[in-house]
Amino acid sequence: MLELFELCSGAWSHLLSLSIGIFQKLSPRTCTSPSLQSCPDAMRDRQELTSRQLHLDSQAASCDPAPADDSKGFSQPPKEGESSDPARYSSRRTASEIHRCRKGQRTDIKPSEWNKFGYASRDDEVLSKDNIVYDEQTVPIPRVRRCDITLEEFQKEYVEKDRPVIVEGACSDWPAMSRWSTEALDERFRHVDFKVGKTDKGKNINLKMKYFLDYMKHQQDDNPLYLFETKVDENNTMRHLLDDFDHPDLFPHDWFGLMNDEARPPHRWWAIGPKRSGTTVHTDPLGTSAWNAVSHGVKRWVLFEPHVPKRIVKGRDVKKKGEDTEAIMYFDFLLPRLKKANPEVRVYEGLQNPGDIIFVPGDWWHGVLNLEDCVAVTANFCGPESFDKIWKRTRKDREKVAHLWLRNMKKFAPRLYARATELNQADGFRMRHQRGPGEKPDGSDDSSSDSSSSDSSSDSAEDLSPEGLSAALGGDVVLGHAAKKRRAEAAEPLPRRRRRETEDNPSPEAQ
Ligand SMILES: O=C(O)CCC(=O)C(=O)O
Ligand SMILES: [Fe+2]
Repeated sequence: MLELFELCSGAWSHLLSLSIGIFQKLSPRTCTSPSLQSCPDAMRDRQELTSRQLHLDSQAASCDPAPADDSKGFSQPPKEGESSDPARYSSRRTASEIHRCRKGQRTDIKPSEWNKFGYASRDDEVLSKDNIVYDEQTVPIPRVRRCDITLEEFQKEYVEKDRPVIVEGACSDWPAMSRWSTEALDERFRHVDFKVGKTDKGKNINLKMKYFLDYMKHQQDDNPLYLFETKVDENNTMRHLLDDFDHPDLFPHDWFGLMNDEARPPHRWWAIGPKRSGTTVHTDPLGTSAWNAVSHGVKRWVLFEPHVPKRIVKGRDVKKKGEDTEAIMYFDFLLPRLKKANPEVRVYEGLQNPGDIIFVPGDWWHGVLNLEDCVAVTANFCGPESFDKIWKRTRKDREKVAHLWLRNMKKFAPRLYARATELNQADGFRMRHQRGPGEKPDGSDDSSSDSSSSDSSSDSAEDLSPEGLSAALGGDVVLGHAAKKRRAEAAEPLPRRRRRETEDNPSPEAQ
């Protein structure tokens, strides 16, 4: 068997310096819908964190909707007994498109109730940047200017210590800073469908950029629709977004990147969050860390250390009957209350401005409120410092993913494979290929394992794309002959390579 990676020296600490780049714009990796279908946990995580499945108590207090400027623009025709959407959209079609999206997104409230708490009339108060008051309990998320820190210092001070940080100016030179203005996005992606939600049955709700931007400009919703698109690589037009940003050099490692595109759970999102939208407090899947880069708008973040109990960070003990828990309500009244009720809990807060990148270490609780209309890109990754933890989590919760990941480790990164199998041995954990039929994984609850697991997967280690492999190579990896060959292939212009690949692997029709 050909080994593509030959690592320099033996010690595990050297292995920790292996750089496997996360997705890169230079090597866009395909993320197909089957992969999404096969990642129910990740989809559920995403759904949960965007808190779109929340059920409102029917007795929820209702406020008057914000006053509408009815002098111009189009709105939704009111139905009997319902108030109309107070927003006045520029395009006649926007109202009905938004109605469709709201209806699919939330079945617990009517589309006309999306503004029932009247938060839009309190923007100045609730979205004020001065709302964070630092004291003994509420401390600032550490901040550092990109120009004031080296990559080594960053690694040592933050990544290795699992400390969150906002790195000011870390993406201020990205083309995204100008190319992701609403005007530019309207021009570039006007007719392209983006994902703005999911139905109860798990079906994507898509909306054309032109309607979303019209909505964003005029909406008065308490918790507006949030555009969260993960399939950027798949659409020929959307792919141009990949030219607008770089993978941040602050995070050179991503060992999840070893996985084939089809096997890897969704890990990168391009997002537009209108003001008042946000993400309720959550941790990211499988203990992965995240970076989030903002090109436009301001995000308010709250973070809690991993050991703080879920009940507390979610504000479950301070929520009153009938209250909603969307991000805006969380920041408005749940967070102040939970701070008061738990004075011993340290709360980290901070503002992320355009050009800033935040690092959220794995297992840190975090929530976001978009104080302005925000455009951002975010990704989850597995760095060396958290490999052990993420491997253990993955093998337990996502059996099939773990199986495919381990298989690629064996083939492309033998020392990583050795580490994973060493961990398995130490814990007496047997992977599914090591178990008898019907046998449960040791020490784990079978119900939490990946229900889509199947031993007859058609996914093969050969599927790891040359582009992905090339992107994964860091400076301190010594390549074997085969890897060099494969890297050279990856460097070829795409059309030529495609042609050759097609010649090598003729489709059934061509045979
Ligand atoms: O920007 C946001 O709304 C938060 C995103 C986030 O935490 C996530 O994607 O996991
Ligand atoms: Fe997150």
